[in-house]
Amino acid sequence: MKEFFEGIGKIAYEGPKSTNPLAFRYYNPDEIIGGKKMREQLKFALSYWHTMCGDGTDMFGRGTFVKTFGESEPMEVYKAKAYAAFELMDKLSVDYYCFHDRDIAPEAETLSESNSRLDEISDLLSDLMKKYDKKLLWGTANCFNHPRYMHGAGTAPNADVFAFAAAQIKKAIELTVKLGGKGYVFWGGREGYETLLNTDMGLELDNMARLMKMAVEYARSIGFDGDFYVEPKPKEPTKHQYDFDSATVIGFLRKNGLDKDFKLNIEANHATLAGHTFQHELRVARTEGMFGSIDANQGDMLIGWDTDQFPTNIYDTALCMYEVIKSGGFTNGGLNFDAKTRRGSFTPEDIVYAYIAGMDAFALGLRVAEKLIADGRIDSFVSDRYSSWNSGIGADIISGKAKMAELEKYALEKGEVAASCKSGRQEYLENVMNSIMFSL
Ligand code: XLS
Ligand code: CA
Ligand code: CA
Repeated sequence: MKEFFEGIGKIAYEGPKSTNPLAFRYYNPDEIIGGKKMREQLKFALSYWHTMCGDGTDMFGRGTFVKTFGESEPMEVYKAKAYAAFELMDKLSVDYYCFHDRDIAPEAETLSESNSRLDEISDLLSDLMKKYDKKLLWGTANCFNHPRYMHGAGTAPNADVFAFAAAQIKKAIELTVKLGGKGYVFWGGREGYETLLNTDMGLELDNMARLMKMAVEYARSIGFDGDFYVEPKPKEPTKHQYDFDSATVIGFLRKNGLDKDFKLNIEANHATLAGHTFQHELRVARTEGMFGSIDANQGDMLIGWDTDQFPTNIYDTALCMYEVIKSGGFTNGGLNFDAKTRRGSFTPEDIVYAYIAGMDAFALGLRVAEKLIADGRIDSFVSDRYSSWNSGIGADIISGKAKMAELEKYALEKGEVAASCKSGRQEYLENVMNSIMFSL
């Protein structure tokens, strides 16, 4: 069989001292960390769009990376992408993948021809999944690339466009079920606005909810028992995306009675675009019982774009894995590398180096997070900081026994309470974090 990533064997774990660029230093798939194998704790997934399709095109220049995998006929190119994807997952020990409908098969002139292309390629994917023992993490529909979606899909001002998007999503859900995926993502590609001067925001948001309800109803009717996800993002491509951040999305889902079927798929770079840390977005989701899955990547501090870089910042990966562990770990979700190599990193080896970097960064993050929790200093500091809620007036507030009048009486009797305040010890805690990170 043709080899696409030539000269690259299976990437092995060689430990932190290894200088072999084609080895893992921290990711040891079958090692038990925190009671589970690393591969089960991390559930790494390959993003089909960036890895198999993205060619480095940006708004200033054409592609630099040829991703036709030696073929020229459109369907042959997409079959070659499938073979190359599974070869790569096998070599990297990545157990899952994620796709949009249009990543796996090229869109044709008609919807019905596009659908039969999807049937053909999904048969091939199904065979390859069995051969390589790989799973689909989630599927989705690309309802943002084609010109018909210039004003949005579920929030389009035109009902025909809404209907077309629904048809595309129906098929993408069928493919997800066919391939055993346990997740289905709604990322609001162009579900937002450029100016309120031409926008009926109320109708657009209600229509988005209508589309999601129809999707849930249909998916459940054909046996989908996984989770739906909304992936928050504040802007890009539209100036304002409706699914702005975790808090906004949770409010929308609850208002529309969708919170039982949906969770959040949180992307690091989208968090930073919203002016939040990655950990903030994860913490909001965890606190609200809505944590689902992760799109792992990072942005650039100096570029305000969705740069989708492979994640290498260990503070971020450690605090992310801390939130994942505190959420009880992944169930249906996982860690999808929604990341691409830089435009100047255009060779097949660059893809392998990039995944190794991202996987090692998260493996190290997992190791640090487990140490943070086992060390206990940070968790016990936090519980001590809130200890006044465990008894006395704090417990009475929580139980509902103390109301405004009782609290006034308490405050009058107590007098000034500034002396009850304790230091937040931020710098001490940051140093605890450093000492744990660098004692590995
Ligand atoms: C784009 C999004 C997209 C979703 C899936 O910014 O990250 O790739 O993850 O549609
Ligand atoms: Ca994403
Ligand atoms: Ca992104």
